Amino acid sequence: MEEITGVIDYGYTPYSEFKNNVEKVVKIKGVIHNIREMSDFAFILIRTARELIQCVYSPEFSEFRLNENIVEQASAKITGKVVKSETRDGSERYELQIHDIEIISSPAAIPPVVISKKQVTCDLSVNLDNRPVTLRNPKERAIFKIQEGIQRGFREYLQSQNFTEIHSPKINFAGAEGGTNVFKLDYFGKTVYLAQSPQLYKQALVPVFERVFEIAPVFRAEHHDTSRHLNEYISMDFEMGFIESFTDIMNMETGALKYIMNLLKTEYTPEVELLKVDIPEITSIPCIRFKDAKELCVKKLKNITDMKDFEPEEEAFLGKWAKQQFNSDFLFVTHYLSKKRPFYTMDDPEDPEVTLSFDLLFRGLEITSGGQRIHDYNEQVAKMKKMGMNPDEFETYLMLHKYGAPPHGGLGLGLERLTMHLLGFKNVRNATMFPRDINRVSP
Ligand code: AMO
Repeated sequence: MEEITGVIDYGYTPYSEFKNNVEKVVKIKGVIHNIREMSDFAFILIRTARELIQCVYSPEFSEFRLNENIVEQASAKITGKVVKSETRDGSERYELQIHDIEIISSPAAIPPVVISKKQVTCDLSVNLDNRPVTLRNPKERAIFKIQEGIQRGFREYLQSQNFTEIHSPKINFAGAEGGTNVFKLDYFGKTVYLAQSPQLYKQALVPVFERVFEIAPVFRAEHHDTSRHLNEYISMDFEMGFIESFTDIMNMETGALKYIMNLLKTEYTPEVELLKVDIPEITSIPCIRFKDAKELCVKKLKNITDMKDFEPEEEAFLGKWAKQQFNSDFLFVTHYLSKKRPFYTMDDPEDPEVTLSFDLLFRGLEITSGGQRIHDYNEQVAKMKKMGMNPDEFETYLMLHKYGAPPHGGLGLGLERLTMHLLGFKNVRNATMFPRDINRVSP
């Protein structure tokens, strides 16, 4: 009887091992990314999970002849000899002199967009229409490898700080963030809502695990087509109990961001170099109160009408101001107006007009909202009533407060927004694998 051992090893040599196999014959697998035929030889670039390996075909050492099956996007197994190649910058590079190639899967058609050049140059909408193909381009792919690094860093850092990873339901009895941007769903005749955030559940789990985090999709019915809003995005959330001040949350986020940036530098070097990522140096992050930030904006910018929140231009201005004043790519803005923050936010006991809340701006874009929550039952019920909400509709949420909760707070960090500004994109869709917006639900 055949037995399954949990081991898969077909004897392929990863590119990282080429340096230990110079002049030896090895076996690799991958997709033919690009073929460049010269007069008497050819370069065949093989795309593996993370690299492009340069392979050389020549009748001198190749035991086959180029033919109509050897085409871009075909999957292949290749044997060949590893040789050290010359590079202009003197860095170590290795290539493979192909002895033999076995095509194991052939494409049925030529890709609709050129993906074998250095970058995909078509319009963003064409790029997004053809995402399963355009993501194969190494630069497009690198965006999402970096994004993986951000999530991995967030997870690893919070795990090191004793947070428990959770998954909250995405089909819910109420919208957590209020407003009109909630998707309604017919649920066997009842109206339910797609989760705008894991807010109500992450709070419920504070008395259970003390510290929790979640990385998951959330849904916002954004009615406008903007360059920074998606209808589905990945929210990186955490919630922590026994805080002594809402600045504990800002400290935890600063620690996480330092860890993430360092992880990208050390373990995502190929992608960081390919995309020329300008990784921010973080020692500490400056903080400014909303009121003071607003005053700065009013002094420097014209036509500011909304005194309760920031327009994108104001955030961009504050981003530049933080860079000039503190040489910081990040800025915490604190004490937002009570009127503008959700019902669960704690008001500042010293000035109930404002809240113990914050946003984090990164290079002039809001990437995080967070703050301290109300933990007292009567206080939460009173605030709900003041905001015109019916506490009876939130009975299960209010179990948290009714049956005792420690002082706590947390935050939500938009993964695509962080990726977007880290990589210098103007549109959040560039940093979204398969974006969902008002005009797009496919692919
Ligand atoms: P908020 O609604 O401010 O707060 O969202 C937190 C962060 O999520 C990102 N974000 C978005 N990204 C892309 N498209 C959107 N439509 C979109 N909307 C928001 C932003 C934003 O800063 N429950 C609170 C967080 C908390 O207090 O814990 C919340 O969801 O980066």
